[in-house]
Amino acid sequence: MTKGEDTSRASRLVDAMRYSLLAGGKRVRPILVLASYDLFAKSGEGRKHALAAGVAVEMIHTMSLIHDDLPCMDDDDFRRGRPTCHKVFGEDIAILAGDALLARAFEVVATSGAPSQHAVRVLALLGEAMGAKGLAGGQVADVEAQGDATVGLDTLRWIHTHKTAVLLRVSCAAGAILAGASDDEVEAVSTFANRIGLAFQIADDVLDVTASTTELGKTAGKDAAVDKATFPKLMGLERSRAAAAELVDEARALLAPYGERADTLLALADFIIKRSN
Ligand code: GRG
Repeated sequence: MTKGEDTSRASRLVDAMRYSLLAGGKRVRPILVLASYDLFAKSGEGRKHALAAGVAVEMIHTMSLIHDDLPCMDDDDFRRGRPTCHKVFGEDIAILAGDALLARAFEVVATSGAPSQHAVRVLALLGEAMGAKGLAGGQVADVEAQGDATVGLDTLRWIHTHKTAVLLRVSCAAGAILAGASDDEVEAVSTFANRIGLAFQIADDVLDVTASTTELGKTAGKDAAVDKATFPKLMGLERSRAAAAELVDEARALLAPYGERADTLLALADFIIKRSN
């Protein structure tokens, strides 16, 4: 979209995009982009590029929530403390709002002014993380696992890694790339993010059982209602909590070489398993 271009004929679409994107949410992924940038940056010169990447990741995350909530997927009425996008705008507009947010995310990174060799790497990672090797693939496996009594921990880890951890991994990788980090550094922070990403989804599974709809801002108890494969279903609540804590411990160890400079990322890792929504 050219700057200042008239979108009045698509105002319902823009309203739906804004409705979901600006509904709140914890903003964990953009904060990870910035914290990872701050860990590796020699100066704050490129921070605005990291901010743009954070906005893009949040747009993609929001898009995935809109599509996840559709009647043909999880069929949810409530998200981020308000009625879901399709409940307010209809399914047609909700699908298109998700599509348009996804497209806009790529546009935001491409036009952020980041050095092109960095922007291209981030765009490639985002593309890979959205497709069959990432979110879309993980979602398919998740949908197919519903009601399947044979799903075990290996499959569940695969689903969680692809459906959820992937976006946390891209967030950390993007921040590092935009800070000019070395390949080894990008790899280290990506592995860290994979661990906390898996822990994030385990915590999400636990909260679905233990928290209320008001606390969560989305329908609680939904996983059991649709017989979804989750960590609490396969190993119980206590062992699920322990598994998440173990992953965060592993993640912390990966950043030990960076000392206090990694404090923000470590605080985020703790938040991920201690959060109440
Ligand atoms: C990206 C092409 C493309 C397709 C999307 C629908 C879909 C395919 C994937 C669903 C992915 C999904 C919704 C995973 C769940 C991840 C998760 C734990 C979401 C909750 O994240 P929070 O707690 O939410 O950060 P807030 O609202 O705080 O941002």
